[in-house]
Amino acid sequence: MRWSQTGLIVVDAQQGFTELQPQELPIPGGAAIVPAVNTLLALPFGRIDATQDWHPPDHCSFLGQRDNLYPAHCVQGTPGAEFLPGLHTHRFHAIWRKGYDPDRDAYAVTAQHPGFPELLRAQGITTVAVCGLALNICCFFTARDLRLQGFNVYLVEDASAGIDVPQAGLFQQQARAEAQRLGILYVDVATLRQLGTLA
Ligand code: VGL
Ligand code: ZN
Repeated sequence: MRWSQTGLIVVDAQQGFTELQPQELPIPGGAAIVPAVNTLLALPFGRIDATQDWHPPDHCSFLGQRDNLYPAHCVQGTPGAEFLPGLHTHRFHAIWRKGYDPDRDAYAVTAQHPGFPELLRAQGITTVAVCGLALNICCFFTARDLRLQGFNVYLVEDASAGIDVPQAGLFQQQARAEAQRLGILYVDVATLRQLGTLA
C-alpha cells in the first residue's frame, strides 16, 4: 500500500454521536476514538477527507418526523454537529457535509456527493481507509460504496465505534458480514501503518 495512493476518510467524528451530547445519538466509546483517529491523521495519506452529518432541525430521520428513527442529532450550527474536542481537524483536506436535504438521509458522502469516487480516482487514489462513527452505519455505507466503485477498502476498527439501531434495522454483526462478503478488510491502526511502511 502506497501512502500517495491511499486516502483517509474520517466519518462523522462529531459530538452528537458521543456521550458529550447524550440526548442525541451517543455511541458507546464514541468520544474515545479521538487519539486513534489522530494517530491516523499523522500518517502521510495522499488525501484526507472528513464527513459531517449536517441535518436541518426538521430532518426526515428525526423522531416525530416522517421516518421517526433517531433523536435529533447533528443539527446544523449546533454543538452536536461540531467535531470531537481534540480531534486534529487541521489535517482535513476537505470536509463533506451531508444529510442537509430535509427529505432524504445520506449516510455516506457518496449518497450526497456522487462525484466523490471520481474525484478520488482523478487524484490517483486506489485505496481508502475509513474510520469514525458509526462503524456499522455511516462508515459501513461509505466503505461499501467505495468498494463497489473498485477501491481497496480498509475499515479501521480501533479508530471507530459502532452501535445497533434495531428501529432502523442496522446491526453491527450484519454490517461486518456484508463488508467481509464485499472484500472490505477490517484492520487496526498499527496494522494499517505497517501496510504503508512495508510498501
Ligand atoms: C449516522 C445515523 C444517523 C452515522 C448518521 O453517522 O453513522 N447514523 N445519522
Ligand atoms: Zn444523521
